[in-house]
Amino acid sequence: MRVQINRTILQLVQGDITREEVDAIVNAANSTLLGGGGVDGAIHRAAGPQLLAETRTLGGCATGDAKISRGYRLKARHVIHAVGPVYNPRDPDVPVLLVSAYRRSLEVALANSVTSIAFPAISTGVYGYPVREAAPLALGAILDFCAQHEPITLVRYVLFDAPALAQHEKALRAVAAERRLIIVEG
Ligand code: AR6
Repeated sequence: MRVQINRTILQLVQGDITREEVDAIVNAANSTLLGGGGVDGAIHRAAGPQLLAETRTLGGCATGDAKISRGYRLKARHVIHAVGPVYNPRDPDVPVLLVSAYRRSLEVALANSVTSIAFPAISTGVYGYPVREAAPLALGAILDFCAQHEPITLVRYVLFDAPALAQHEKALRAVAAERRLIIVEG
């Protein structure tokens, strides 16, 4: 499923983000930037040990922010390490920080001449954010950024499993309808 906003195509796909052939893949990192489990572990394994050697020099990253490194053995030239919030339904900052992690990733991408980028569903694994709540925030943040900034032409949003893809397809129908954008199925 995909939607076009100005010159940008936002596409939902199922797969393994480490295999994406885009300028940059986004990592769902933690604030140490020293690796971990989930998609972070998979990206470090696929990129090789030089990635950790570089992220050690980046000085960590605040929640809601993002930093860039090279991609080493990945097909992607860059990794953008974004730090999402740990889910807490009683903390009003949590959704703000999730939106910020997406927006900052796209700002860092623009600043580094990235025109194609792939995102995982940040915070929806180890950090416990329910997909039903995170998906409209994530997709809305991407669409709102791309409505105002044209240089990024392709955003691939990569879901690891079929249930997560189905939940994001439902969310994309809703956020696209709110913005009067047309969905293309398939
Ligand atoms: N490709 C695409 N998506 C994936 C992949 C993959 N190869 N592997 C997992 N996912 P998580 P978080 C999905 O836990 O919740 C790490 O330890 C997964 O199904 O990777 O932001 C970090 O170091 C889920 O939907 O990230 C942090 O400490 C989504 O990616 C912490 O986990 C995100 O799950 C960050 O937790």
